Amino acid sequence: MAKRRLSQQQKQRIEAAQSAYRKSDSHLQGLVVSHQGSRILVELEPRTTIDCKIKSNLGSIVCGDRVAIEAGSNNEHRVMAILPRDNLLQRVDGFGQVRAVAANISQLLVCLAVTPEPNLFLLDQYLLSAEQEGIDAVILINKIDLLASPDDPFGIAGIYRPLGYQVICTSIKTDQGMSEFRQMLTGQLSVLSGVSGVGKSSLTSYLLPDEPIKIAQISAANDEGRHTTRTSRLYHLVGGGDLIDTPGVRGFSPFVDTARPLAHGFREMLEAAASCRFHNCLHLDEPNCAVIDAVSKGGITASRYQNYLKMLSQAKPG
Ligand SMILES: Nc1nc2c(ncn2[C@@H]2O[C@H](COP(=O)(O)OP(=O)(O)OP(=O)(O)O)[C@@H](O)[C@H]2O)c(=O)[nH]1
Ligand SMILES: [Mg+2]
Ligand SMILES: [Zn+2]
Repeated sequence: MAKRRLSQQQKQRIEAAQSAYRKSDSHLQGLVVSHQGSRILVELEPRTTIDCKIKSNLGSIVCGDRVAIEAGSNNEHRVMAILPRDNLLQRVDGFGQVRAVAANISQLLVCLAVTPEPNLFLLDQYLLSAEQEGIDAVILINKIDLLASPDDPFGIAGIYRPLGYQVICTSIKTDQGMSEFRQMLTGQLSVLSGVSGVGKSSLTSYLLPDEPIKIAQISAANDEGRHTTRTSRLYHLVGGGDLIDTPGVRGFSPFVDTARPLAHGFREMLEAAASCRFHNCLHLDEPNCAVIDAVSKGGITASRYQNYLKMLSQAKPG
C-alpha cells in the first residue's frame, strides 16, 4: 500500500496529538510483540496480549515499541501513540524506502552460519547500523557442527574480536556455544537478524522449546533459506531478557545518518581518522590520510576498508 506523503504541518499536528496522548493517564500502555498488516499484538502488564488496530498516520510501529492504547466500545483497542524510543534500528529496502526493524533494543545479534556462507559486506552493513544507533552488536556463527575444524571459521573472529565485537560460534545440534549465547541474552532486549536459513528461529526455539516456532530446511539446490519466518516476534526468555526473531533479509542496506561521517560506523576507522590531515577526510585518496596509511600497514583490515568504500559509493548520490 502506497504511503501518503505528509506535509510538515500535518506531521507536527500528529506529533502534538501523540504527545498530548502520552501525557494523559486515561490510556493503557503496552509493549509491541508483533505486527502483522493492520493488526498489532500488544502485551499489557501482567503478560496478557491484546490485538489492536492502529490510529492512522502513526508511522512504523515495530517489535520493542512501547505504545499507548485506547480501549474503545465492543472490546476494540486502538494504538494511539508511540512512546518515546531509546533507539530505532532501520534499514533501507530495495525501493529506497526506510524500514524500521525493531525499537528500544539493547543488542543486535548478527546471525551468520556455516551455510549459507557468511557475507562480510552484509556483516559490515549491520555493524555500521548498530554503531550509528549506539546499539551493541554481537556476531553469531551458527551451525558450527558442520565444520570439521571449527577454529576461527571464515577468519571472522580474527578480524572482529580485536575491534571489540563478541563473536560466538553456536550449534543447536551439539549445544556448542549455547550457554554463552544464553548468558549474553540475560537482561537484554536482543534482536536476531540475518539472511534466511542461518538458523535464527532454530536458536530461538532452542531457548523456548514450548513455543510453536516455524523452522524449515534450506534449499539443497542453492543453499538458501526459504524465508520461513514472515513477521518479527518478541519472546520473553526464561532466564530474563527478551529476544526478537525476525524474517530473513536479502540485504541490509543501512539507513545512513548523513550528518555523521560514514567512517564513524567503522570503529577502527573512527579511531584512525582523528590523525588524518583533513578533518573532513573521506579516506579515499586524500594526502596524509591516517586510515589509508593504517590499511597499507595492516592495522585496518583490507576487507573492512573495501566495504567502507563500497558503502561510501552507495551512500553518495550519483
Ligand atoms: N546443522 C545445523 N543445522 C541447523 C542449526 N541451526 C539451524 N539449523 C537448520 O537450518 C535450517 C534453517 O533454520 P531456520 O531456523 O528456519 O532459519 P531462519 O534463519 O530462521 O530462516 P528464515 O526464517 O527463513 O529467515 C533448518 O533446517 C535448521 O534445522 C545448527 O546449529 N546446525
Ligand atoms: Mg526464521
Ligand atoms: Zn583519512
